[in-house]
Amino acid sequence: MEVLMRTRRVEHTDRTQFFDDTVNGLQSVPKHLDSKYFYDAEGDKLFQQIMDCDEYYLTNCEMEIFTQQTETLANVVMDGSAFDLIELGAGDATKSSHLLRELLRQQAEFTYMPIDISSHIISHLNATLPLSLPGLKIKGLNGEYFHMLSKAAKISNRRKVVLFMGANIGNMPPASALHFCQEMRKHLSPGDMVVIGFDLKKNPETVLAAYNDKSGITKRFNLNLLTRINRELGADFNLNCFKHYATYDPESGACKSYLISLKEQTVRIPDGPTISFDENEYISMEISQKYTLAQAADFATQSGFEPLLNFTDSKEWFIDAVWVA
Ligand code: AVJ
Repeated sequence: MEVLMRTRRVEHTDRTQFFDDTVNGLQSVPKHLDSKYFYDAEGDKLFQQIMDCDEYYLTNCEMEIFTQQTETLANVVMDGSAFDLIELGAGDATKSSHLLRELLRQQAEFTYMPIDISSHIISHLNATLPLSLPGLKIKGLNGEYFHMLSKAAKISNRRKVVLFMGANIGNMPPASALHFCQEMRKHLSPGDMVVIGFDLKKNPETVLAAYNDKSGITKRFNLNLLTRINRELGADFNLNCFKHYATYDPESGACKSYLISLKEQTVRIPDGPTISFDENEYISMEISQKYTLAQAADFATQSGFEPLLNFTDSKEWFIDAVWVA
């Protein structure tokens, strides 16, 4: 009963947070929504489809690193002592499972601690990974990244290796991303490591195509957040009256996506405000920031880490950087 009540309270908080963030974002000038809300059940499916798109190179690049350089990667993180391998936003752990298998093969002494905001993902990983990776010690943690990093430090005092893959850091504007790295450093001790994925600056057309695929999956992914707002908050967005628009600025490295209002219109949110759109008014939806090698290394030093080495795919489009606290 206690457990049930706690669950319900958390869900209530989540819904209110979604409502507040949505209303605040849509009442701001310019309007914006938070890309962390893309990932409902349908959003998860669409993101899977994005990863299968020809144009979306990021997953293939990082997959190449995790499958072609697995042994070196394993040796770097093992570093001769027992450790906790903590993955922020583990998802289905497809890429990291290659590293896990290699660590098991080398009889490394470690516990895998995936952290995810989705309790569904954590219980799935807890149930399935030990079956596909016999001998794996796993302790999934469900909650906010930094709360769970503190919790992990209380559970065990072993050396920590934090995986933050998939260029998820790119979903924060650079200043917030740096702040995030600084916060992460505060939760770690000297000798701890971070393996962090950065998508690199490259041919602008290659970048833009990844966020503007021909088959329109990214467009659906973007519009799906309006569907989610309609379903969960009872709003009345008409999806036909908004258009997906992606841009890439090679100078700043910011790849951004927007939804553009195709006409003057109003959208009602029950128990909330009515939102008016001018024709061509935009909602800022997502940033996927691209970096240079130098910028990534600067992030390390500016947040109290030492950049140790970079794992790079053969096209040199993506890195998994290894930093030491
Ligand atoms: C999951 C944050 C790495 O920004 O490339 C993919 C999300 N958005 N296509 C990215 C995303 C549109 C993705 N990350």
